[in-house]
Amino acid sequence: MNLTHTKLQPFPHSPPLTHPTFLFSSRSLLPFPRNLKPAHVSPSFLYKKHTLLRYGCFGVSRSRTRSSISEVEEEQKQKPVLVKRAYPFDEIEPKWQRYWEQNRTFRTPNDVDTSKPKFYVLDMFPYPSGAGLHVGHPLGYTATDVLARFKRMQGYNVLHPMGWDAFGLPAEQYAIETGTHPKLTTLRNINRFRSQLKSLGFSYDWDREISTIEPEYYKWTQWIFLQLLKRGLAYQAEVPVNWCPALGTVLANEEVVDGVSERGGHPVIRKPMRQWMLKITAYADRLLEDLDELDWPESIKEMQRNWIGRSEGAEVEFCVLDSDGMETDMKITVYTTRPDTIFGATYLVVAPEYTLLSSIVSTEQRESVEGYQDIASRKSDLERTELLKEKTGVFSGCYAKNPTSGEPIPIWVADYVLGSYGTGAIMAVPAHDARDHEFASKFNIPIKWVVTPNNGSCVESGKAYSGEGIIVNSSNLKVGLDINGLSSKEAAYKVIEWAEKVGKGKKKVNYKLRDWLFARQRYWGEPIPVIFLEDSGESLPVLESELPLTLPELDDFTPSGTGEPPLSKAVSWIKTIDPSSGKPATRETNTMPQWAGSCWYYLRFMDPKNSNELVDKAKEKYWSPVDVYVGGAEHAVLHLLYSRFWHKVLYDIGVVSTKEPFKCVINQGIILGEVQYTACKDTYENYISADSADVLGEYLQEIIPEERVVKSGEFFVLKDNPNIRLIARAHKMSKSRGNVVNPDDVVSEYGADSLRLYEMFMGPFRDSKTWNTSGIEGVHRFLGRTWRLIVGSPLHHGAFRDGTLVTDEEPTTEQLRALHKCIAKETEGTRFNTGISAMMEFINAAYKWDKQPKAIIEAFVLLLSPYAPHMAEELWSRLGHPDSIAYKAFPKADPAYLKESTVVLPVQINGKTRGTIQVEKGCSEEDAFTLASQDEKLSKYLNGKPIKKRIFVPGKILNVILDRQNVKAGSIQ
Ligand code: ANZ
Repeated sequence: MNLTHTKLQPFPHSPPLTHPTFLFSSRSLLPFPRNLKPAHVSPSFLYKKHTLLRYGCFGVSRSRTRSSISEVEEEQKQKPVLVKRAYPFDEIEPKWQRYWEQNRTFRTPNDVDTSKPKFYVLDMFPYPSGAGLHVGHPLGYTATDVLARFKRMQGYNVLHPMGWDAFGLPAEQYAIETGTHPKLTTLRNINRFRSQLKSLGFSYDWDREISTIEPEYYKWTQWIFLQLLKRGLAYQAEVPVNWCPALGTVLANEEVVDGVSERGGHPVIRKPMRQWMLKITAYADRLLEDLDELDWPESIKEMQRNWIGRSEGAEVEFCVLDSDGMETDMKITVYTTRPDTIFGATYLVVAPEYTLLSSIVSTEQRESVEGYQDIASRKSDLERTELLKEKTGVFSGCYAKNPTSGEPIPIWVADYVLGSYGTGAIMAVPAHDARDHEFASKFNIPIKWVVTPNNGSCVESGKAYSGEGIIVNSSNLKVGLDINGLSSKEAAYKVIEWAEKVGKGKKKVNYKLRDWLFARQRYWGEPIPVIFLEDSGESLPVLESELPLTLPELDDFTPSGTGEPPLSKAVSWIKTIDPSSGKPATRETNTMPQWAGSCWYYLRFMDPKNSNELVDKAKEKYWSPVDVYVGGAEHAVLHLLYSRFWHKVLYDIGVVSTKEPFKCVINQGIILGEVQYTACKDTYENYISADSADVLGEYLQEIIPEERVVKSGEFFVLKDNPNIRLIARAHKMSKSRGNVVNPDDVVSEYGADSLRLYEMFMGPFRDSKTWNTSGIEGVHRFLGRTWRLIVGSPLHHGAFRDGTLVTDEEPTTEQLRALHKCIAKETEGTRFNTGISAMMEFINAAYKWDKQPKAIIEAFVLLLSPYAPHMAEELWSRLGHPDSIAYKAFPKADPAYLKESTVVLPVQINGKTRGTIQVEKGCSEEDAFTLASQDEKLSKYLNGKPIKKRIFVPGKILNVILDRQNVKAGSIQ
């Protein structure tokens, strides 16, 4: 997915996607004062490179009971450091990556045994940007990899592929700046991404790698376009685009910032141009209905529902009046969701781009209307509909008749009404709609109240009442309509019924969803397979047999300056012949948008080399739908909606067998940069506590390195002055902040297994998390401890021995309990962090054992393998297994070992509870009594005392009755 240029378009109803920033101190919740001087900021400490692994077991004799890091450190101080690593990850990781590659370990055969269950786990494939991977990418990729490995070990056929969403704007912009062909840059970036992914040990089936820029792939993207065309779902229309006259090019929404071009800051206007559109609106209802069945985050489903924006209402006709107030043939049809308020419609508004406007407008008002249209053409829909913006508009000079009240009402032109929604015209009811109220108040238009709240209270004048209620002032017997006294719902129903009867309107369902603008005036995209006959201009599809229609080579990618796409420069490519008529024709020069290739790639992975079909039917039937789809929340709407749309079309034409493409979607959280600590200083450069900095109004700040910080209660303070509270904040990783962590650095310093483990251990998978270098050191130490438990400490010359230290002993019950407790936590789902904690607990327990039985350790290595596959493969092979661990059965937890073995038994002396003892579940009365007598607290009541009776309920209570007659007075308190 193209994270760099997939900004969400204006989103009508739901809140924008925001990325939480972690705030740690109460002070940090407050904004910095505006006059803050950002002086004295010390160098960036955000990502410090640590010297390699202070806690490795360097040249130290192996002690099985050693459990604390400090002991190791102590030993280290005394002995010379020989090996600077916790375990030889730098040898193990490349070795196993080579093994997997040579043996094609993760290849999913073309003809899998379909009697076995399947698991298709997919990452949103990346846009291979020049920056390479950042640590946010591996978060999702590791999670899917853990799931893939886990499912393989559970006997599933797993499909876990990777590919590239490789068409896109950045490569084209780079080509314009440097003259480098986008293909070259893209391929270079792909190579980098691939080798980075391989260095992380992901178990992708690289034999299935696909790239959207390859003709064998986009042949099918073009084929889908032809199917859409055949079914009338692709059509041409004049649509306003962002036209930048200075750059002579059409710009994508994300290239326009505040009405000017992102590059150069030139004015951008909205200009109608011929475009290809896809009729996604024809699928609006199905896209809405089928959401209910999906196992997706509720938030995404809600965003999709809002984006589709279904609303029910009515279309009603208003007759335009001539200058004498007589009815004309011209009608303005409005869309309203509140037909109950129709008697309160005191004016109409048409959008500036309303098609009939020029025939309505009076001669006197023409000039001001045209001026207004021009200004509106420069504004985006979002700007126009922003509630807080002051309303603007001009009178058209013309009136219409309210069909219910019969009164003439003025027709205004205002940009808060959009040409692209409903009918592009509204009946304005200022008493009951806030925007209309603001507008009417500004332009002195009458406000007529027609709804009162149900509770009979008076509506507050000066403000619209937009709720439902009881209808008033709404009767006109001349037209046969009286809705007074009805509820809003009943009234709406009656108005629609009336309008249908008198032929002035009808019930109508509307959607916010617009048809999909499916053309870009760009080079680096899929050519649209259409030709235009030179004589008639008629458009014809390219024959399916001629696909792929390949992108011609170009040296000059700059826009033509006339709005013609760069492909118009490929003169010999453009000229063609219509094969059926033999007539000369020209090719379409627009290309497809970047969304096209990513709409259906999950299908191609099922059968990536098929040259006859998009996907083989049987393969599709077996692998569909994607079981788990993981990616960023920024794709919650457009990508997922567009893919669902194409999928449904493919379902209708029998290419796919499921109604929906992705059964379960999971959004991984965002990884924020390392926490940054800031101290406040007064103008004399004395440190001041963050909580008192506000009072000063003006203060300086200084970034404090982590070494100088300690935690004090909920806050962070200066180590050498705990009175100085600091501001602690984590920011989104960005180049400009210098807090981006490069996974390559982490891999070379700690190894891929540590990075994988850390990313899964940072916190719940779906939450946002802060990067913390000492956290990665923690998991690295855990891996080092695991290694040394099984293989032993390095020998005196620093190298590790071959083989392992495991023994053939039968495991003890305690060992089996520890193992099965750990297995039980490695259950399905995405609670990776708790799974890792369980492994850590297991290793801590195992360090206390004298012997490490092979059966126990082997099972543990299997548990470890989805997370730290390199180490697991190495240990597995050292445990004597010649082939990969990847397909070995995942251990199952035995419930017999999961039961708690001890109970806490209350002990009463003469009926009074005096303490408790911990006993084995089946403990006898005699053993319980012995334990009680040895207990520090209870012994003083029991020792040396004559006993009259003991009452013992196994597992529940021990009651000891003393022989009072023989007890010396005062010996029992
Ligand atoms: C009269 C009315 C009275 C309205 C009232 C609302 C409240 P949704 O739910 O978003 O579909 N509308 C219709 N077309 C419009 C356009 N092209 N641009 C801007 N606004 C438009 O909202 C539908 C309502 O939004 C419609 O119902 C219309 O105003 C307005 F007390 O009609 B209503």
